[in-house]
Formats: sequence, C-alpha cells, structure tokens
Amino acid sequence: MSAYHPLNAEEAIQLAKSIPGRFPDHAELECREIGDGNLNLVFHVTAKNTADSIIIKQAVPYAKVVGESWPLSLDRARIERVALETQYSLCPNLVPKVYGYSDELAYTVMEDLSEYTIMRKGLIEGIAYPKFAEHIGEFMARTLFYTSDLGMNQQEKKVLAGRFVNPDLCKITEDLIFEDPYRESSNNNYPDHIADEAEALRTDLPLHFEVALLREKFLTHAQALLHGDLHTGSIFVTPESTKVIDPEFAYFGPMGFDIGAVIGNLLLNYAAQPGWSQDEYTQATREARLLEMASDVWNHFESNFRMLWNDDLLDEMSRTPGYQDYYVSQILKDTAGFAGCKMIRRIVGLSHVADIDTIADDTAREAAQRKALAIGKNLVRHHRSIKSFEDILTLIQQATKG
Ligand code: SR1
Ligand code: MG
Repeated sequence: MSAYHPLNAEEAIQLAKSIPGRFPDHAELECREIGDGNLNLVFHVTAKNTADSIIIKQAVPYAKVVGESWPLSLDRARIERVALETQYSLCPNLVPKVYGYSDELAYTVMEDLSEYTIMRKGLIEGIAYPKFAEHIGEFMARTLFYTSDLGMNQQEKKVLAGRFVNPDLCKITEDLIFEDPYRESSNNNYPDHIADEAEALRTDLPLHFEVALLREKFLTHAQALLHGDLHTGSIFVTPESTKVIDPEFAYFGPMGFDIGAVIGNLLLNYAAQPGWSQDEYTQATREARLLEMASDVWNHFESNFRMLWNDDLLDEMSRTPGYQDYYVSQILKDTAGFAGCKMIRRIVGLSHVADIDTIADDTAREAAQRKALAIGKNLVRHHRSIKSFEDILTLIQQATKG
C-alpha cells in the first residue's frame, strides 16, 4: 500500500527538522500552507527566532483548481524535482536549490524565496525588472541548448527524455491550450460580454490550421527539456535577481514553447496596461517597457544560444554553414506561434491571469481581453512568416490599431 497522504503542518515541521543543516538545533519552527496555485500544497516552514526557512511543495493526486474529479499523477513531483536539479546544474543562480525529496510522498524540499515577488504580481504593480530579460534569456538558452541534440550526447538525451515522460501534464496543455479554446468545452471560461470572440475562435478554420501545426510540434518535436509552464507566475523576481520555479510540466518538446510562454505572458500584461496605469504617460512608459522587455528576452536568448552553439556544439552535422541561422529562425517562428496560443487560452480557457481578470473597471477589462485576443490571434496566424523580432512587434501594432 502506498504511504502517500497529504502532509499536515506538524509533519511538514518534522520533515523540515530532518533536513541536515537547514535549521539550528532546537529551533522552534512554524508552518503555514501557502499554496495558491492550481495544483499543489506548499508549506512555508520558518524558525521563530532566526531568519531560517524552507519550502516544502507537495503534489496532491488531482488538479486542485478543479477538484478530485480531475485525477493527476503524483509522478509530476518527481518530474518537477529532477527538472529543478537539472536546471540548477545548468543555471545555479537562476533556480532554487533542492534540499530533499520523497517520490513516494510526492514532495520536494527547496530553498525559500520569500524575499522575491512573483513576477506577475510585480508587473501588475508596475515594477521594473531591468535584469529580467538578461536572466531569463540565459536560463532558456542554457537549459534548452544543453538538453538538446546540439549540446548533449544524443544517446544520453534519449535516456534523459525517458525520465521526463509526463503524459498527464502534457494532456493538460494539449487540451487547455491547443484544443479547448477552439471548440465548445466545459473547461472553457469566459464572460458573456466576449461570447462573440469565443464563437469567432470556434469557427476560424484558417486559425485552427495554424494551431494544429503548433499542436503537432508540441506533441512530436522532442527538441529539448522544457520547463513546460514558463509563465510569469512561475518566475520569482527582484529588480536584481530572477529564479525560475515550478517545472512540473517539464518534458522534451519544442524550444519555442518556453520562450513563447515568457513573451506571451509579457504581452498579456501589456494588453492589460490601460486597466492598470493611472495616467497616459505611465501607461505609455509601461507599454514601451514591456515591448522592449519582450524583445530583449528574445535577443538575450538568441545571443546566448548562438554563443553556446559556437563554443559547445557536439553535433557535427550542425556545423553545416547556414544551419544555425535556419535553426534559430525556426525557433523564432515557433516562439511567436506559441506566445499567441498562450494568450488566447488565458482569455477564453479554463485558467486565466490576474493581469487581466483583476482589472476592476468592466470596460477596461473587456478592452484588455479583446486586445489580448487580437494580438494572440495575429501572432498565431502569421507565425510561419516571421523573420525577425521586429516582425512580431509589427504584428502586435497591427492587432492593436483601431
Ligand atoms: C489544471 S492546471 C491549469 C494551468 O495551470 C498551470 O499553471 C498550467 O498553465 C495549466 O495549464
Ligand atoms: Mg505552476
């Protein structure tokens, strides 16, 4: 019989005490369950009289956001932990450290990042993160390059991919991002005032064609180990530092899916700005900053990725002149397409974003929803013809005119 059960606060404290070197001997510990995500329990264990603390994240055997009617494999806790360890080995400054785990109880003990802010919250508050693009560009370039056939022994990659077979979480993405928004589904969730937009999504066959191409890439293109859910709620930030968390959706997929997740979520915040900024000047400043950040994310990814390719390439055929340019240009097209899909799903699908849903004014919220859909659709429609990030900015401008 499995020993799995959801931990209670006292058990979390005992667990924390068993991690060597984390708390002073005889420290008095306190514990709060602080999980506010869609899927897991999160225990914050702190010492009463010192600044020592840790996080224990435990999976429950169903999707918390929906309830026990949506069972989910506990193996996602192992996948998340192995992904954290793999990413930490490649980017130690950008990923929390794992201190312990149990696959049977589906928990991971890790570094507490309480002094950081979830990036989505920071962006809603209008905070600038001048180092973010550089950090996330480096994170994506290193984690994607060194787990791809370019930077990793190809037989070892196949073995590693076997540790990241993640059917339940991939199914969530396949349904919620690449299918439900384009059909009638009980998973969908949108207010009546944008029912016309949802109806248009269901009948737009040229758009479905582009989504089908992107979906096929997600299903079949095992290019590199992805984070798999790299939205701004999976990133902790301060103005100086960045930490990427929550890789439970990790699997071997197309690189552009991660890059598109980051850029799509910056663009969701961009679409929300008229609902958050107090005056026109602030709005214009923040919008310009967000577009610049999106562009810098791509530029930092691209320059790091090309540098790794030039310095550390293992695959001989990939030295063929012109191949690097071709490869990078394909990632950019995928990035745009996946960014668009991610924007659309957050407006009409099951799981939304606070950037848009918590805009207080009804009219401003509706305008943000329509703007996000217009940008998302334009990126998906035209992703295959994109040749530079400038093209993406042009598509954004076209979508938001008039
Ligand atoms: C049922 S889980 C809904 C969403 O939350 C996660 O963060 C993923 O984005 C998933 O699609
Ligand atoms: Mg998550």
